[in-house]
Amino acid sequence: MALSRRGFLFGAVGASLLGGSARRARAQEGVQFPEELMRPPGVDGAPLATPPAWRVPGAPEEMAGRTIEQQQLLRQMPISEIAFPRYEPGRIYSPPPPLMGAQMGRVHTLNVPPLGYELDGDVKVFHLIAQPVWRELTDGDASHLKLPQIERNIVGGAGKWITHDQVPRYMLAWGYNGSVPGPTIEVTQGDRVRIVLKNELPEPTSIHWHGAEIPNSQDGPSPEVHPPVMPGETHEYEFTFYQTGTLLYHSGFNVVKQDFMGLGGMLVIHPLEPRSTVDKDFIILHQEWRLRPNNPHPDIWGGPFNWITFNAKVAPSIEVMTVRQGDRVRIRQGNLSMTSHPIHLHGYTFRIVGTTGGPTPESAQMPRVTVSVEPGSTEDIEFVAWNPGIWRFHCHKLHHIVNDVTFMPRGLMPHGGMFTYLHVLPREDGLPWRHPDQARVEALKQRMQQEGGK
Ligand SMILES: [Cu+2]
Repeated sequence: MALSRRGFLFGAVGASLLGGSARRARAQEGVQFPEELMRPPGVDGAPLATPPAWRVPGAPEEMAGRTIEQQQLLRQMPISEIAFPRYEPGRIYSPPPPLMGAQMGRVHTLNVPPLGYELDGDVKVFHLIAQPVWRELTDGDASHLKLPQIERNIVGGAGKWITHDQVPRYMLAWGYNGSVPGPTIEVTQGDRVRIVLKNELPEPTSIHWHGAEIPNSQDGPSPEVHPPVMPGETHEYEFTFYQTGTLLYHSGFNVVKQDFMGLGGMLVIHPLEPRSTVDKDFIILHQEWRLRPNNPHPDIWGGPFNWITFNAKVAPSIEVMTVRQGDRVRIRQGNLSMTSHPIHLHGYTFRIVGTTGGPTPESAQMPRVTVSVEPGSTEDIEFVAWNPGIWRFHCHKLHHIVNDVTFMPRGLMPHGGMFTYLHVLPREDGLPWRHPDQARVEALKQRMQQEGGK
């Protein structure tokens, strides 16, 4: 009797737990990608499938009426049953680690939540979980962006019809902690750092700390310096940073595939004795993707790259950099793509104040309006936001601000690429526009006219 009652109780508890997971599964079932869209489109002459109304965490209907912070948190909800390169039904991926989303540093990575750390004695402990990640390249309903159908010869077949509703809005990439690119790791010179990598990918991986002056054993290339981290396994990197600068991190195993799948991020080491303090410190990572119509998986075998992104987002969905007039602004950019990106800012002259190699000597900080960020490099620019307004900030390889140029007539693609704005809020309304050199130039001109008149 007692046994059967206990059995009954356990049964009841079990049933309620099951009920909870069933509810959770139902809540997440929209995450699974439809089977028919897993096939390459148009290859067998079949009509291209019409994308269903995809629903993933962070979908527009969930975003309505929420603040940017709430939206960012929602986008980081755990996502189950994601599979690449094949379905792995029932596989559950870890939710973001503790303190993911907690702003513990000073930099702001556009469209990417920050990463906090725990202290183990003096060691700052960061957690990175490598896992498949759904990324919404463009926010919101893109149906109004439909263009008239355009006949193009694609994937070697006869003429196919491609429209904007067949351009993937979501990408199934690889990232860290539910984010692609991975969150920015932010430390201070002299910090002892431990980074715990958990591999939830279907293949081995490792992380290379790009630009880091650390012991070889911690550098990440696998299998040369340490065995790759197998699926389900965890690996710890630990080192002390004595240098400063804006660094990168990316996969150190099966690098071509894993970097093209999105496994990368940025790493900032603040100096103990800063040369300048800034009011706003932004982070942007350049990446490139090959995406085919109706297929959310980045194509790592084909070329050319047809989606070019800031922090795995494209215009008009890239966060605007909003500052106040008079703010000192730093923008740090890194490039994990396969080509250089000359990034241009309207309305301003800036200086390149640092690279992956650390601070640039002041005597070498030439005034510039465009900064070329080379593959495997970072460039930090700084300026004082004296000029109010809405200023374009974009790649000046102009085909990089219109994505999918392979399939779309140039200039008509509304899903722009590397393009956002610097929005400088005026200190006061109605102030007359004034150039910082205006008074000096006018006085000089007047004096020269007077001298000339003598
Ligand atoms: Cu570019």
